[in-house]
Amino acid sequence: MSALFQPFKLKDVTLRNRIAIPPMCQYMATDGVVNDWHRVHYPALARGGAGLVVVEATAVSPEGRITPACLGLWNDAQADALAPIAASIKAAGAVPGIQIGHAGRKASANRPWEGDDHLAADDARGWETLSPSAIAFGANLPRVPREMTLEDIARVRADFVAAARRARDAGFEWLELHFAHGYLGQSFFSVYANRREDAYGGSLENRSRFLLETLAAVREVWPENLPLTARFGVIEYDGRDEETLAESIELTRKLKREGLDLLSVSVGFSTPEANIPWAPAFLVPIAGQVRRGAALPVASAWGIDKPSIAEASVRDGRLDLVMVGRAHLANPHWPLQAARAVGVERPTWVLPAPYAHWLERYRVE
Ligand code: FNR
Ligand code: 531
Repeated sequence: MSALFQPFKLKDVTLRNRIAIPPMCQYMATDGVVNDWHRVHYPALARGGAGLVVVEATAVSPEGRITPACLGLWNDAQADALAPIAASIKAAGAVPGIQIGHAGRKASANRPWEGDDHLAADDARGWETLSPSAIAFGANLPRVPREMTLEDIARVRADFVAAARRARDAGFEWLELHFAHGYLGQSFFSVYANRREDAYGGSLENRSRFLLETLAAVREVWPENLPLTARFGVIEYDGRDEETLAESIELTRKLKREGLDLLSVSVGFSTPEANIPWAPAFLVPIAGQVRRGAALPVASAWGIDKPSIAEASVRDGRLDLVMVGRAHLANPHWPLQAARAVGVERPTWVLPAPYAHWLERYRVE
């Protein structure tokens, strides 16, 4: 029996299998509102058979976007336009998820295929960026952010809560807080971005505060019976990995006490000096350590696109969910090929009945 194609129940939500499509920014929105591109993109992914589809990083405020073309959930019009996206993912048999976040000092940037760098200071489309401290990321993102006041911190926390409420009302059943990849949540935890000397900086406890307070506040509005998850960079590959991983597992335990249901394990990306050991599934062993250390279900990604590696990651108890991103952009039917590859006896059952029936009865090789 394949481990990858076992259902996964978390709170009152059941995924048809362990395959998740991670959030992948499309940078195709205007004023944060979905359009025909998103109405093509998301159903195409959902009909391929994955158990969970997580809609891309969606900003909790205008200045929380990475680029001017990112999605938002800071107003009701954006939420109303997202509702059909959640419904279409669900109609295709996948669980509709969404990631909400704030880009912090990586905000006000060009789209990746237009430079992947900060908008020029005199570019009218740009905006003042916020971060725990007035320290730029560096490299392609040299803009120095404004140090957040305590009022800024409280406002951004309230923005996360309002966005979570809108996601709930739009019909999403799985929420992921974006605390990874050098954006605002990661920045509060990171000694590279956070040099504060108040209650939000310095000790591990203080650097964890923003993440714990935000999770706790969102937990109060996100339905108890639906999964509340977070994506967090547990390692920076900066030469301090042992210490960072230990701190990250400690934080994960505290997040779990505040109501986190699953952690999507990722990389910190909070310093340009990182030396990432890029390789297929390189992060899976790290995710397994977090899963054991925090006794919490985990998902992870990064080049896990070989079915045999995806299968082993679940079977061997390192991942509960395998996130397969770019491979799905190239092949929305990745789950069907994976089912065939791992020997599922009726691979077409991963697809909705209108497809499965005819693919089985009149077998198409
Ligand atoms: C991403 N990634 C990403 N991660 C995240 O947490 N929120 C996001 O919105 C995005 N956006 C995004 C856009 C695009 C085009 C890519 C390629 C990636 C990271 C993504 O979720 C995933 O972790 C990586 O792509 C690694 O997994 P794969 O693609 O190797 O399976
Ligand atoms: C990080 C990434 C790095 C290298 C390869 C693929 C992905 N992502 C992070 C994304 C934006 C695009 C780059 C987000 O978390 C929003």
